[in-house]
Amino acid sequence: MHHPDHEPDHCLIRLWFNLDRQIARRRAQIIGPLLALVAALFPRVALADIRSPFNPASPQGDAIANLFWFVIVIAAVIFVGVEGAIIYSSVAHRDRPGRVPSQFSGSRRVEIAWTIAPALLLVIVFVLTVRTMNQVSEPGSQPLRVDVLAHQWWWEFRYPDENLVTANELHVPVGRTVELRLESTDVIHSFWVPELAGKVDANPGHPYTLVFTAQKPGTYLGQCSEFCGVGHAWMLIRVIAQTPSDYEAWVQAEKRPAAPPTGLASEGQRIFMQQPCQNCHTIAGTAASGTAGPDLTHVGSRQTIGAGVLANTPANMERWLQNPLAVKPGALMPNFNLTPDELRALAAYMESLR
Ligand code: HEC
Ligand SMILES: [Cu+2]
Repeated sequence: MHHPDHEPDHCLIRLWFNLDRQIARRRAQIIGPLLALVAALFPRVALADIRSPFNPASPQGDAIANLFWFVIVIAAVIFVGVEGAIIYSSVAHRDRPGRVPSQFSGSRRVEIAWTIAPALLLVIVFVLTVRTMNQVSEPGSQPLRVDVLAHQWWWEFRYPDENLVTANELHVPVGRTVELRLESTDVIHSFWVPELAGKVDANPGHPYTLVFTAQKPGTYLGQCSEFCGVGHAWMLIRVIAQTPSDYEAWVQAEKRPAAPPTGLASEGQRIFMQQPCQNCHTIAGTAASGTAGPDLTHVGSRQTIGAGVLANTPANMERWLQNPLAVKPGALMPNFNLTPDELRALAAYMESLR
């Protein structure tokens, strides 16, 4: 649209390309420090710690990454094409004194082309997506079944065939397909370990399954990925993939109650049974059989406390027991105002549960 009173200097494009010195300097003053800030921040993010679906460690993860790359490459080509055309047209056909742009309206051929091409692309993406969805949900023969119960804000893992229960750290054998049956006891959560599998919701009363086959021993990190309340950010997942023999050894150890506590730890056990702890926690081989909190039968052998909020060390165990809410805001375990002596004994008992 050409307006007779058109004032060329108000044209944004012109402004951008004909920056006067002062504006250019001011822009440099803003962008320079911004770039410096970005450069200063990013190296601090340890790249090895970024868990991403682009670094798959299972056939299901491979299938998802392949689809992901395919879509991203197509999107990148379209992005560069469209942005390139916009920038080219803005520059090449910008308003210049004495030049009148060619006047035409519409082009049927172009309209048809850019309706059909995206539709075809979408059909291709749809077909590949359906294929990938089938690939990643194929449990194969004899999968290892684990029932996952999501709680605000921790994970319960039940192995029905082994008859064992644990929390927050999912042990699996490499090479065997694992079939998770995800459910929630309260609100909607979502189970996501990006290197191993896609993201599947854990709903109350409506189980979904998620399948993956870890290829290499290692610890794969994940977290709840559906906002579920105050503690959501600290609802982490560790999948510990082990060789079949290491896994079998873990299963055997996990099936037995921990060795009876001695010394300070047995004092801790006495306190545990006096305090309300057993209303919420189960410890196999003792009277404690509560289910509101994680099973503590082998809590001493877990890598972390509170679904990943603290490393599992005696000092951190005391910190947790002293006031869980100070460590993990919102945690559904109260502060029992324990004395330092009680804390030390209880922590010793917890750490003895291996
Ligand atoms: C009202 C129920 C309740 C009571 C009583 C309770 N807890 Fe807990 N406990 C929980 C819940 C819920 C969690 C999980 C918190 C989270 O990670 O968000 C938890 C977590 C823990 C953990 C960390 C477990 C893990 O796998 O990371 C330990 C250890 C623990 N409790 C010990 C105790 C001890 C010792 C007592 C008694 C002094 C006690 N709890 C009393 C509910 C309770
Ligand atoms: Cu969540």
